Amino acid sequence: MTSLKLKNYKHKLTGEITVPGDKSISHRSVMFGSVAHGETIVSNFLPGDDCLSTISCFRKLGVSIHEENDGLRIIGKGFEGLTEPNEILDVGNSGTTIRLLMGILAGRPFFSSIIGDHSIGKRPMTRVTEPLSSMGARIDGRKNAMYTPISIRGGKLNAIEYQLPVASAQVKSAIILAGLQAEGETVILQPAQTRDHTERMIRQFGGEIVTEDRFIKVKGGQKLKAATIHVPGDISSAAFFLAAGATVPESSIVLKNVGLNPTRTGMIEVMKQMGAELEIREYENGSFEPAGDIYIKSSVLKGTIIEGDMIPALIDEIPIIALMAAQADGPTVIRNAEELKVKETNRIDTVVHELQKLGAAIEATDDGMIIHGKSKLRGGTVSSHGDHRIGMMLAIASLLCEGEVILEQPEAISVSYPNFFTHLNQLLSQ
Ligand code: SPQ
Repeated sequence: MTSLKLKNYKHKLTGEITVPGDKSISHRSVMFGSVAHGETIVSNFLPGDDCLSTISCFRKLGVSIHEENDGLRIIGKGFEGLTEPNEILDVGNSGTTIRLLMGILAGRPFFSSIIGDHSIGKRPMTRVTEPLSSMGARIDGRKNAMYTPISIRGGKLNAIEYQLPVASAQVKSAIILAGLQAEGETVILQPAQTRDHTERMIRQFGGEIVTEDRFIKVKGGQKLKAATIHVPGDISSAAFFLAAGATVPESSIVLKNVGLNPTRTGMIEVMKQMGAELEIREYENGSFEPAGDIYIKSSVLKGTIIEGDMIPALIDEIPIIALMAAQADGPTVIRNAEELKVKETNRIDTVVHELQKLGAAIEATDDGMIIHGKSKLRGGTVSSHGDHRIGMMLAIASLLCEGEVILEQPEAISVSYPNFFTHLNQLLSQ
C-alpha cells in the first residue's frame, strides 16, 4: 500500500488550470461510438482508469478503438457489430461501465461474463439486472444477480414501462440502451432529474428520445450514426479546486472549460447559497453539452441545508462539500443522500470517519451527515479507502490542516483525475 505526505497549510492557490474531460461523458462516447455506424471522433477524452476499463471492454467485444492525440477514433458497426467476447469483461472500479454495459449486452444474442474489483463486488446490480431481465435478457450472478461476477445472455427484448426506484442516471441509461434495441417504445419515470448525458448523446448520434418532465420515451430499432464528440471538463473534478479556492485564504483561481450541464451543477448552486465568491463565464459554442470558465476566490462561507431533488445534481460532490462545510460558519445538514452508501465506498462512513480523524466536527445520519462549521483541522494519517473522490477530498483537506497529512492509497485518484497532483502543485507554485 502506498502513502503520500502532504503539507501545504494555508498555502494560497493561484493561477488557472483546465480540468480533464468529464468521466460520465467519456464513458458514453466510447459506448455510443461503439454501437453507432461509422467513424466517431472523440476529443478531450478522459484517460482515467475507469474510462480505460470501458475501452478495454468494448475492444473485447470486437470494436476497433484507436487512441489518437488527446482523443479516440472509434469504428462502430452498429449494435449488431458487437461480437461474443472470448474473455471476461473486467470493469475495474467503474460502476458506470458495468451498469451501462449490461444495458447494451442485454440486447445482444451472445454470452458475456463481467467482473470488477473488490469495490464493484459490493455495489448493488439488481437495480439494473431486474429491469433488464423483465425486458427479456437472461442474467445471473452472485446472490441472485445482485453482485458481480455477472453473466448475461442477451437477445430479443421487449419494451417496458418502468418507474425507477432510485434516482440513478446509471439505471436510467442501462434501460435506455436496452430500449434502443427492444421491440416497441420503452417509457421510464424518474423520481427526480438525474444527469442527462445519455439523452443528449443519443440526439448527437442522430437518434430520437423524448424527455418530458420526469418521463423518458425511447423507441427500439433505431440506427445511430457516428458523431464528433468534444468532451467538456469534468465539473466533479473541478469541484475539488472550487472548494480549495473558496476555503484557502488569499486564493484566486480559474478553472477552464468546465462542463455546465444543469443536471450536474448542484455544487455551484450550493456554493452560491453558502456565500462563495464565484463567477461563471459560459461559452456560446452551441455544443450538445454546455461549458465555460469558473472564477473562484477565497470566501467567507456559511452553513446550509442540502436535500431532496438537489441531491442527484451534486451526489459525487458531497465528500468535498462536507469539507467545505467544515470551514463554514454554522452547521450544514445533508439529507436524502442514502445513495452515498452504495458508491465506491460507503461515502457517508468514509467522509465522516476520515474527516473526524483530522479534527472536523461531523456526524453521520441515516441518509446523510451533519457538519458543524469552523472546525480547526489538525494533521493525521487518513485513507482514500480506494475511493478516488475520498482521496482528492483528503488531499484538499491537507491544505487546511495545521499538521502533516499522510494519505494512504492515493493511487485511487487516477480513476477520474490522473493529473490531480500536477494541477494541485501548479496552483500552489504560482
Ligand atoms: O462510475 P461510478 O463508479 O459509479 O462513479 C461515480 C463517481 O463518483 O465517479 C459514483 F460513484 O459516479 C456516478 C454517479 O454517482 C456516475 C454516473 C454516471 O456516469 O451515470 C451517475 C451517478 O451514479 P448513479 O448511481 O446515481 O446513477
